[in-house]
Amino acid sequence: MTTPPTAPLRVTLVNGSFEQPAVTNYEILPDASQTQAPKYVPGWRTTASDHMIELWHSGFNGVPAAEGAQFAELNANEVATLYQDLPTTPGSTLYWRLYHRGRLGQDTMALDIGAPGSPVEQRRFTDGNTAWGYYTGTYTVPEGQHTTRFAFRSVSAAGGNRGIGNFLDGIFFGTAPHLVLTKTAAPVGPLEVGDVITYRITAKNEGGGAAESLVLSDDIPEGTTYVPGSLRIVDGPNTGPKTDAQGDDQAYFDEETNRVVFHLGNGASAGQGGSLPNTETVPAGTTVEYRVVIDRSAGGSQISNAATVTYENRLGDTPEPLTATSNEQVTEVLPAADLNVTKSADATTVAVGQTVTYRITVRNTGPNQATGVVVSDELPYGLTFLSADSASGTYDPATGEWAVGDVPDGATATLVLRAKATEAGPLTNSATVTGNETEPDTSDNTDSVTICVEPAPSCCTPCATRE
Ligand SMILES: [Ca+2]
Ligand SMILES: [Ca+2]
Ligand SMILES: [Ca+2]
Repeated sequence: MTTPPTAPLRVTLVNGSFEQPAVTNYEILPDASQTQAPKYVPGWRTTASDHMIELWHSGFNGVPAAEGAQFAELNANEVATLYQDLPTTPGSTLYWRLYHRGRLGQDTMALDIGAPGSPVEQRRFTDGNTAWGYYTGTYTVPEGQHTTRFAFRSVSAAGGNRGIGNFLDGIFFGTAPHLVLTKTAAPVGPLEVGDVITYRITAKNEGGGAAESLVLSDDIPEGTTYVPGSLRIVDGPNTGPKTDAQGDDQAYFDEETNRVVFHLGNGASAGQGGSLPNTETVPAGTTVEYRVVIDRSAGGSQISNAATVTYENRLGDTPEPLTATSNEQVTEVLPAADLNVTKSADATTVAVGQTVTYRITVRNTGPNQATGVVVSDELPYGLTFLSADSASGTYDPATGEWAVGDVPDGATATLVLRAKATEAGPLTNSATVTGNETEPDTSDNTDSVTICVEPAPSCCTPCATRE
């Protein structure tokens, strides 16, 4: 595995939707500085002297949350600023979005962003009490600013009491999504032709905002064939096996382009990708799996490929399309040589005392050179060895082994073997070839031939010298 590309320093608000801690109706709770309190609001701090923050449960006094089940009222007991200080990288772009609503009528608040000592007003929001206003914007971190304050300041509220009003919810302030893909192969090579490789690809969002419309695709590596029915989401939303068909679940195998496609994240469907939160929310990200079988053509080579993901950053006004590529996963494949042997006899009917001539041919159909090739061809009872001729290697009549040696890809080697028939009857003789390399197809590694040995003529030339 290679080192994933560097992600910009993650920036995200904590508890941006005010979902923690859970409250009934409404509660005024200590802010995040009061960690000794049994119950406090994580993430947020207030400039109020009493350090108190007010959270409402959706529906209290007839006010629904804009997002989730809870929201905040800007001022609890006194006029104050609600803020978070975040570590930031100078020069990076931060996106913000928020929901704002009045309580008794038109309420106004300001958004201040900047160095903690001198945040700068970015915008003012005025909303009535019948609907949530929704706002988005960006902020570029200035040179030298390593901590940035993100603050809401109450400006005015209907009814004249600034301690009442300015509801807030669904706040995001942070960096764009940034996906990092890693691909692994199991088992680790070197492997043989015909072995199955299981690929796993993990997508993690190391950015701030959620990665939207997440679609992962992976070309089936050259030299391999997709194993049907092997698509699976191993971890993350929509975990489980997926069919090869398109349109029925979150993944498919595209035969035309020879690749696998996964729609990932929350809300992913057969038609589109979903949303992957950053690794603070989903530490393990999401992982998919599929399998391939190593083709014969890959013998003696390397199988390598990388997966790709496309997604969108939807924090800005218009969706920004983004892509990420995984590390190149390389698997070594041992050399393979498909050997076959054919055996024939010049004549299939002979008489006792006559010579039988066998021709044995070994062929290497590749993809790699065969080494240590041996053909085992032991003469059966009823045949006596006479001679063996070959341009490649030698035949040992004692063991019945023809040591052929190396046979290049596409080459053949032939042995002519002569024996004398000594017994009448059918005689079957076979030859079997083996080599050092992976043999992808053993079905053609043995061939046999049967000959008929007839009795010698009983009264030919009784007085002649016997041959
Ligand atoms: Ca909320
Ligand atoms: Ca499917
Ligand atoms: Ca073979």
